[in-house]
Amino acid sequence: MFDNILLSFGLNPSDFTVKPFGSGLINHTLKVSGNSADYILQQININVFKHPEHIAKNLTLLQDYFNKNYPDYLFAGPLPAVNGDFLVKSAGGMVFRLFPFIKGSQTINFISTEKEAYQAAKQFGRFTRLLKDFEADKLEYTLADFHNLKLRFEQFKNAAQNAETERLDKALAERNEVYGNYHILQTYNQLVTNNIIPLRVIHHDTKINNVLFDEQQNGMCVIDLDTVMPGYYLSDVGDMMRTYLSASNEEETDLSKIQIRENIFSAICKGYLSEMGNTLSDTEKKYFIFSGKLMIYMQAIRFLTDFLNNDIYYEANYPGHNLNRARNQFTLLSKYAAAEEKFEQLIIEAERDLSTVPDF
Ligand code: ADP
Ligand code: GN1
Ligand code: MG
Repeated sequence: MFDNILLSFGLNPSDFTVKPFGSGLINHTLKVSGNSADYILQQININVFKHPEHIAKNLTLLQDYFNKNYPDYLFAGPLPAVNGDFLVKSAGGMVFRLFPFIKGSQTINFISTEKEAYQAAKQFGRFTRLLKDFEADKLEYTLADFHNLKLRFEQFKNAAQNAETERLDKALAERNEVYGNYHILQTYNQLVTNNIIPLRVIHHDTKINNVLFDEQQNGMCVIDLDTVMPGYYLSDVGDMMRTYLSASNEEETDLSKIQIRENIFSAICKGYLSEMGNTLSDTEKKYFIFSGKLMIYMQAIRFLTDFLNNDIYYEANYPGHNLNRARNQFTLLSKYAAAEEKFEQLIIEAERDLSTVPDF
């Protein structure tokens, strides 16, 4: 089935086996295994990424920048096809790209140790730090308004207006949660309207399975670079809070299992600030804790909106899947908000430790 695609990349299909790989919700990822080398073949979801050529352009710009300024940085960019393009179209109109499978790497889906959280946060922080002098506005917006909370709220309102009565009823409690947490949108609006914090080169999807680790749990590099574009650092730190703090992830339906791990919070702070601590302005730092509320709230709204829209965006494996995910995120949000005071204290300690304790 993938023979022609492999040939386009100069690979002989009979030398390789191709199998589904990973657990992403958007693209379709395959591992291409051979005796001499392994690759990652990815079919880009063109319903989501309407201009895959924008992704390819961004990655070329970044690759060039790293080659020139930080040649030792492990940038997980795609490989060119035989014709020199980074994207290959199948006869059916599907769009593919190929990456080298980074040797000795592995991904995890849950954080179980402080070291993993620290290392992941460090990798995302390093990425943005190394690109701090790259002109962010040279990058295409691969997903316009991706983390624009104001727009996400409008999309939720539209979905609620057009939803089937049954879905609306089922989601009553969660719809109320959206309004109950409206203050998060107000703070966000204030930040954006007054240009209080700068745009930087941001990854925008800092889930733990977007970091490659070596066998000693050291971070090797960040992957899944489709959403790298100008944005606020709040997106990256906030999504780490969203996805690392609880031992169970957004799929968990036993809500009692959603618990904040304070030691992981400290590890995220230390890992990210060990790279970005001297780059972030004091104003940016003031919103460090807010970032978690912003991203958890946004994701809750996105899952809920998709439920109201009859599950057109996120893969739903059973009826009510996206509503359960939204419910999960609202629970996480309330636990996060309850821990805020403690977080304030932990940040101070983390910053103090950073100046005295050596790296992991
Ligand atoms: P998605 O957008 O679907 O999340 P990713 O780019 O994150 O796709 O890839 C899915 C999984 O494939 C990752 O979580 C990781 O396990 C693996 N992967 C992707 N790129 C590489 C790579 N270059 N080397 C090794 N593993 C990779
Ligand atoms: C999607 O592709 P994946 O699974 O890493 C989504 C993220 C969400 C995440 C929720 C392009 O990420 O924004 O936070 O699902 N990516 C896109 O699991 O919408
Ligand atoms: Mg991914």
